[in-house]
Amino acid sequence: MTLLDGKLLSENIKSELSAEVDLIRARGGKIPHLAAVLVGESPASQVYVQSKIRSCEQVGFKSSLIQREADISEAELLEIVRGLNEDPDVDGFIVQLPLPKHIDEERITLAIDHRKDVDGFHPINFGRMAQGLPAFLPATPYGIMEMLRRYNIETAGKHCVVVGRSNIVGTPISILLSRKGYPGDCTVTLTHSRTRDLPAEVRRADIVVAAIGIPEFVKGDWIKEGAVVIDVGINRIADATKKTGTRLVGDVEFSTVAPHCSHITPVPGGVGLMTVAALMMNTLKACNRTIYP
Ligand code: L34
Repeated sequence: MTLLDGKLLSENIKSELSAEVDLIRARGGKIPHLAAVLVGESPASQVYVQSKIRSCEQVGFKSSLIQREADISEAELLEIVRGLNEDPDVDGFIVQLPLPKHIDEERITLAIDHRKDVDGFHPINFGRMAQGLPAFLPATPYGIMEMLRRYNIETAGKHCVVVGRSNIVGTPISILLSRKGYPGDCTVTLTHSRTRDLPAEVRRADIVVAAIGIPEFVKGDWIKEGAVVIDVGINRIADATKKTGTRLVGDVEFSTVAPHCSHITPVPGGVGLMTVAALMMNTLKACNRTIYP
């Protein structure tokens, strides 16, 4: 069983990006600039956004953090988005989700200029991705693809079962893995809460992507021998033996699943770190105008 090491890969990606920045600097080009908007005090969102800002520092990108209280109005947030759309120094930006309930996430996403949408959440990027056109890929699916690529995991003709159909992970990763090319050319089954006999579906999988948001949902006896398991879940559960009183687990019950796998991602240290690395790659593409010349 091989651990798919998101920490190692994300560090590799960041050193590659850092080398790119050195080249840009040497030729007097524009340094990539990522802005992040963080609304409210969610400790998880704060950790994720801090990790994005710190990664920018590591690779030599410029970054801006725009923090607002949870009671900001939707109109005020739209005004911030408009400002970032128009700021010529900002190459790409994200609005960290989830947003407070009184703000319509879809309206915010639609307001982001798709050329600066380094999260790949705008329907223009989603639609272009689905048609195989150049697009900003959503960070988590992009990170997973990069992980499969960098570990040379065979995908052509494999049966991939995706658990969860969200707009930001399940649906886009099922599209990407079924596309032509590498990684891709999979036969994909997209499963969800209404799927009948989910364990039976997962047992057919050569590649499992678990993105349902339920702690330790996928069990060991659902896994075909030698399967590759990608665990997208980041769930904090109570654990009295830890000094924080909590512990991070994925959507996969690691202790029972890992013995059946050829490869598996750990949580933490797996897909989460690749999400951040993928955002950095998208920011460089935004700055270089790789997707939208
Ligand atoms: N707009 N909202 C927007 N873009 C995103 O790409 C995200 N996401 C998801 C939540 N909302 C978002 C993230 O950034 C999830 N996510 C994310 C980012 C980083 C990590 C996990 C999720 C991460 O760094 N995980 C670490 C553990 C961090 C911890 O201790 O909590 C890991 O090793 O998995």
